[in-house]
Amino acid sequence: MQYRHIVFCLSLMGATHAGATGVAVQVQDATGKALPDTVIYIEPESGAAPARPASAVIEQKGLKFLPLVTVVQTGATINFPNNDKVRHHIYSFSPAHKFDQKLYSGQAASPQVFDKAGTVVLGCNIHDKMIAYVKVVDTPYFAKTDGAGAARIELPAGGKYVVKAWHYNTVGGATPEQTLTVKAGDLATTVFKLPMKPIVAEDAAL
Ligand SMILES: [Cu+2]
Repeated sequence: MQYRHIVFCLSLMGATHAGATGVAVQVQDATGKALPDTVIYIEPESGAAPARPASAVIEQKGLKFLPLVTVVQTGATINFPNNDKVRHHIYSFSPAHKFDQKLYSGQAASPQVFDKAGTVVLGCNIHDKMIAYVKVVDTPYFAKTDGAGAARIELPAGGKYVVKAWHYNTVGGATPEQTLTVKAGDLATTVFKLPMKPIVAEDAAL
């Protein structure tokens, strides 16, 4: 009885201590201020990541795109429900996905398939201040940093991975990367410092 009880406790401890395999990232600007809405994405150093594109939604509400930043894997579909009372006319001129969805309301916008990796900037022809960013990446391992500039991404196995950090407001679109060796059952931690463009007065007022 006693012996069985000890074995049971040890196996429970084992389950608790074998944590998830992954990477925890902290993102800051050059002054050390936490940077929310940074896209972190991770690719295996060799070989391709599995294709598991999940669909996403970018709504229009209060004359804004919500969320401001979306990250999807190549091949993902995004829907654009208009939850405002006014009509929107959304578009992208970005080479990674050009489209033009003329005036629509409700659910009438065509879903868009994002089949090329890159950055897509969305705008609205009627409301100049509406803007959103879609980062399309060739990996299902991604996250956005939270209000404290933190993101955590789980990985299927230990190994060498390339971790990249992208923010829509970096100088020259800089997307720094780091190669990390991740041990199975371990959370590798790292910090990115991004060179940010100054915030213009108009943005600050929003
Ligand atoms: Cu609009």
